[in-house]
Amino acid sequence: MIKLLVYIAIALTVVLLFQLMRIYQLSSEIKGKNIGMANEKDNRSQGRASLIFVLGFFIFLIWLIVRFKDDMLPVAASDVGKTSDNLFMFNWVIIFIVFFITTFMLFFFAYKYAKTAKNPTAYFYPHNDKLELIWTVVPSIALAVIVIYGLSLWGKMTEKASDNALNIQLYAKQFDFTVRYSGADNKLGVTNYKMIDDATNPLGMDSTDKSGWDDVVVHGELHMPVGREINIQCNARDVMHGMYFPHFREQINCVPGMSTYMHFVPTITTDSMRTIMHDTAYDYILVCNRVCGSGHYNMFLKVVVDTKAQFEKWLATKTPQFDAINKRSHGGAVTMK
Ligand SMILES: [Cu+2]
Repeated sequence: MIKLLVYIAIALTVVLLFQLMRIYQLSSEIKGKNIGMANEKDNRSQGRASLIFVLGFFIFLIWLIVRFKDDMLPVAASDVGKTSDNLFMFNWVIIFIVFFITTFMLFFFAYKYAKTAKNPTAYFYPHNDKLELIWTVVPSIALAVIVIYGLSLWGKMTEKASDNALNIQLYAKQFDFTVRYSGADNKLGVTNYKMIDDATNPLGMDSTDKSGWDDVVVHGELHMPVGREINIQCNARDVMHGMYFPHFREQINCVPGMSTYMHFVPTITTDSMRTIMHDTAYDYILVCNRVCGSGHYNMFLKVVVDTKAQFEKWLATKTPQFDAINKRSHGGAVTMK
């Protein structure tokens, strides 16, 4: 109710201001002043106002950057992430230089070249070949550098992973991610969607393929060793999902019916990142960034980057998927979580 009254008060104030302006205009017309034309005093004050506005705007902008600098993502925690950040920064530097110069000139000229009695007409300057050439060639070179830089990074991100990369599958479905490690043979076993069984075989692994026998399925978290190339195969069960690692600056779509891949080398362990962030509970995260349904907002996975030894120790506590199923069907203890 109070809110409504405030809105009404604001609306009435705006109407009042318009009415006051109208009264001022009418009384000036009666007094014989020509208020439709700006005089020299108006030009000067508008010019000064332009200058004050642009300087105030710059101060505000710089304040925003300083104020929210620490709320941005921390330092990139992967090899490609660093290159990606450099490219991003390179773009920002160019944008800021051009933005500050052109925006300042736009407002400064309104102040500097305001119409006065001494300077009544604008200088007519229709064409300059040299200037045209400069402002065509310089941005072209800058854009070419950005595009080539970007394409080389994209190539590095999407090219085939090296043979000794650790193969992991991320399986996306509404609304979670399941991880599959390829085991000792570093080969992911074949899957078939017809074999999917939520209780025993959530990824539809085909037991006739031997390379899948040592595959380990993990729910709830993704562990990776630091310093080793990770090759992630992404699959989706139902609709399109996104596989976005903000800390590694990596993202790819997970599309039903096909496999997509990404590879990178994690460079900072979770422990080191916690030290960097001065936060003992800081965690990397994997999030779905394609709106995939009602539970999309909650589709994420905790990511842990371990040392090599930590990772091996952790993985050793997990039981391969088929062993777990066999134990279950033979009435044995199920160790897999
Ligand atoms: Cu999703």
